[in-house]
Amino acid sequence: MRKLLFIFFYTGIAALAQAQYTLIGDAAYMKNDCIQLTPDVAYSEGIAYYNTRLNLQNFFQVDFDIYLGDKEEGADGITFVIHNDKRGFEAFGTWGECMGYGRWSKYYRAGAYIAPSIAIEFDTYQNWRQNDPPHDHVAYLEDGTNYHDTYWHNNNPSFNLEDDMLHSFSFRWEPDKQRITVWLDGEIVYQGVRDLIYAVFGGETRVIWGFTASTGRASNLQYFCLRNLALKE
Ligand SMILES: [Ca+2]
Ligand SMILES: [Ca+2]
Repeated sequence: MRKLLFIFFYTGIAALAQAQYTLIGDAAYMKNDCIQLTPDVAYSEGIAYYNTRLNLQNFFQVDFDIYLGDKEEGADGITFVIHNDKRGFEAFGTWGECMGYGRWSKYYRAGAYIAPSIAIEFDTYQNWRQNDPPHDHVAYLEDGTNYHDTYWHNNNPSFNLEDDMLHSFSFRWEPDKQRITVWLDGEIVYQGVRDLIYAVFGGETRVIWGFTASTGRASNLQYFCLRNLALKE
């Protein structure tokens, strides 16, 4: 992924909202104030990081719309990531099934992956190595691997996110309860208690957040649009 070596800092003054992200790879600003992660092109990867670090000691909620494409047989999906990778705003993971976040195998720390980290994946393509079910799904991830034991798909074997629709996504962190809650289209699709500051980030409170996505042999246009941010920096 040679193009991932180029990091584009957008510093335009005309669109202040757009200036808040660092874009990597195929990520690009769109006309509708959304940010493309991947075009509908094979072997693409894009990442967008919010330019200001998040403080995990504070309440944090973000509300976005995400778009995962219009081809049911497309790939691969989007992740929402929070990390403290030593590469900082240049951190990226592997393409294809790793969605720009993870690595090919959870057992081998080889190739590019973002860690330490947590992520929420919106996965649109089944991959055996990552323990994916045959349908689209949402899963909680950690430590730069896309492998997951559990997932959410609304108990619907034909659950499909590649329906040419925007899907509302919310992520909430409640530091007093150490609780993560994730909504998709108004439904809670993940909730868990985790000591992010100490168990995941080794005591670090200021971490980077954003979105990653990639494609493989199959592809889809994938992007996100901000609806609301509630955070103290
Ligand atoms: Ca997958
Ligand atoms: Ca699908």
